[in-house]
Amino acid sequence: AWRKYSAAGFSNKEEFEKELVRHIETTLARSLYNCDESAAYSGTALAFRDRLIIDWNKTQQRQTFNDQKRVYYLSLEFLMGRALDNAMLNVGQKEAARDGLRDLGFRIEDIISQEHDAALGNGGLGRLAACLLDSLATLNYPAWGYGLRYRYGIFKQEIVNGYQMEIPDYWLDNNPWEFPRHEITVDIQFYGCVRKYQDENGRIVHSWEDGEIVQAVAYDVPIPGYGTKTTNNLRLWSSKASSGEFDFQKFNAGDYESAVADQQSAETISAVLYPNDNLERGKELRLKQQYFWCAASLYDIVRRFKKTKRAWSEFPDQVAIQLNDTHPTLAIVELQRILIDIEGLEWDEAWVIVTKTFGYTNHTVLPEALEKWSVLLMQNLLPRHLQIIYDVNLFFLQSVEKRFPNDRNMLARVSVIEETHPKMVRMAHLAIIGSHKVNGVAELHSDLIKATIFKDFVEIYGPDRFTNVTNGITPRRWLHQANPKLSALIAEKLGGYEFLTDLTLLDKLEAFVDDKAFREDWARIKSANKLLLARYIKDTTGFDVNPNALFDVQVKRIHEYKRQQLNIFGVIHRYLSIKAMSADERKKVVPRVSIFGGKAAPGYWMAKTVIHLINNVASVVNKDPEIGDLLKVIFIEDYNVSKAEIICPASDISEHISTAGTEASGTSNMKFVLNGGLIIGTCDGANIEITREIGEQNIFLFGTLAEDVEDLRHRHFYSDFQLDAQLERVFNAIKEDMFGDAADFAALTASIEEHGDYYLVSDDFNSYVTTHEMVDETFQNKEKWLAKSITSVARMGFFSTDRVINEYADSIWNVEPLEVKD
Ligand code: 26W
Repeated sequence: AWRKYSAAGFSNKEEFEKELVRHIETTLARSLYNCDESAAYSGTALAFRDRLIIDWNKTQQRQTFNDQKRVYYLSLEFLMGRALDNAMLNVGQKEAARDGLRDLGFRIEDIISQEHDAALGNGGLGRLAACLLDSLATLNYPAWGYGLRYRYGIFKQEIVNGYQMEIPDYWLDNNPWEFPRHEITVDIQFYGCVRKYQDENGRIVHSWEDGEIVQAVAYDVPIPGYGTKTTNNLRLWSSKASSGEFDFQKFNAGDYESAVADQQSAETISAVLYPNDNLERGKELRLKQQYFWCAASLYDIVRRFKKTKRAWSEFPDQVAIQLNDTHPTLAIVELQRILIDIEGLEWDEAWVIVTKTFGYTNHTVLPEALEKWSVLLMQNLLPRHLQIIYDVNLFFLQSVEKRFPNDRNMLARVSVIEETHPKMVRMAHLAIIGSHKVNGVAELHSDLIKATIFKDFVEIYGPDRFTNVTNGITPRRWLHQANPKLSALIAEKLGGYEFLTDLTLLDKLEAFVDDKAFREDWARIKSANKLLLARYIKDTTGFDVNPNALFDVQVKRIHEYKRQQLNIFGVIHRYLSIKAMSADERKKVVPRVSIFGGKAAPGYWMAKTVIHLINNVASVVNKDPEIGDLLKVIFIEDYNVSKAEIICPASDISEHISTAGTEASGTSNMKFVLNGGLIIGTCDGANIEITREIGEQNIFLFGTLAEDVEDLRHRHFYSDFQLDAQLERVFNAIKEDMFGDAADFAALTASIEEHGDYYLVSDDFNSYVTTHEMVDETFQNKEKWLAKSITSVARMGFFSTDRVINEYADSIWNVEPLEVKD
């Protein structure tokens, strides 16, 4: 029904072709006779871009005119992946494009894969931001994303001799999806000093003076909703040397080199995405990035508000700002600064506005990921902000002291300033104090933050400031786009594609679990998707994998807490077991392909060691003639969003095996189940809610529970550590150089045997191996497996980011949707 809205631009093959040819011949100045795939991609993208611009302008006009509350999602990461396929599906003209491209001699899939991923993120947090934007637009919420326009996204990973190498990801050439807004610039100040004086009315004024100015330039990216005209805006800031007198003076004085150097240093701010996931390193440039982006975004938001000529007290009725983790916490301080230093509000009046405006989402409990900035660094870079932070802290601690008199330990624990040497600013504390709502991203995670890192704050503010919003994924990209065959089969059974915007409709599929023809179709689609992945593996690694084998996948950032080491040790155990079998016993083995993918942070040595081990095991196992099809180990290079779109539909089982209590939510678990894969996992993050929704008979759970983790860690240190016997056999094989020089892996085995096994690999090894035996057994019963697969998909309705956005809108933002009409 929504197709009637696609009036502008083209609505059939002929009209699309006309637009495509026009762009190829004029915009690109290419002749149709030497049009290659790259030109066909650009022409197609430009044709769809025109469509988006029309809707985008309408959306912005309507939102400005209607003048209601807007949401601003501040995130240092937006892991968008490719835009063309998404644009075609969201405006509903993919078939016109497919036919038109075919007329010119192209396969649409080849054209789509010309596009470079927009990889402005590390992993889960950045991809969540991208899924939320898709849902915000689809549900017609007036919403903007604000981020940084990194010149280099997450590095490209190459595996050389089993080692990870990092290659810079320069992605901006010929990017048709961004619009430079050279007229929208903001001057951002750094360093300098604060002058305090009394103005003519006797008011104390703080003036931040001198220092350096860097310019922020806006680049806008249209975010189309699915089946709606709403096309929201993602505004990314790029840094540029300020074109103020300062530079010209240098140029005029003949100091050309130094002027160019200044320009270089300004442009460094938005040059590169920090590639750490869940590890805070305290680098000054990262703090500069954070302030640069927060200040530019707030200037923009405040400017938009001021045009409405409302009283400041109405700011929170017009503006909701969501902080994606603590990375944008300086926005809280910046808004307070604008209100008191520039707009002249009283402190208390301003602070009420600030706290009503902000919400803070926490994405991790790992202590090494909690952001802290040295007070000295902050004082040097942002002198006025540090003063405001001290004042915020003073008033906060005074109020705590009143409620909990003489509890000095409490004051020390909750203070924004950690009194260590050097002193540190605790960003999470600042984020909690400056927000009206704090949320975790899965039930267990939200409970854990209330019971551990934020316990004191629950006592101080009461439980109402803390809430849970369980993560989700957008079914448009992760089902319809990634798995068109499954999406079409579901649509056929359900009588249309409404489930893509109301995922709970999937529950109607349960009625067909026993339908024989449907089951066959379901199985055939999984096989076809596995075949596509097998072909991809062949093309990229040279290895042949048996498409009938059980595909066992673990793709995510490499991190000790996610326990890829547990997986590869399990693979080695399997290999050793097969080697020890008789020929008859081997006949009963369920053939398996163990597929890994993921990047390690460049400085994370242990994670790189795990990648090295996986690759070495692969090269031994894959060419062992005794093993043949029974076991293959594959490491997929440079895992990213577009590769996830190939991998997720092709898994039989995927692994979500973090040490209980460490994975805040996980979202790939949802992607795999939604695509008909089963999962093996620990009782951690959203695995728990997935289990509740799909039923515990449909998931393979194993391992220590979160509540038992602390005791076990303690025991590892204070009583004798006993390495699991089967794991010992695995370690012995490694130590006998079976997978290359044992010395390369000594630190990895030692972290378990000698240094306390913090992630409980040995404790969980036995139940992990036993559970995999159950996986094999279940997989042999094709009908049982299929029933689990279908039932699980039918029960995944809860995990759409549409539900997530509605929860944020109701319980945190208090915003209403606004439909965009012709
Ligand atoms: C400062 C270094 C740094 C960088 C990134 C610290 C922390 C992060 C992110 C918060 C890490 C992250 O991506 N967290 C993931 O967020 C997902 C979305 O909520 C969750 O599904 C994952 O469980 C969580 O690890």
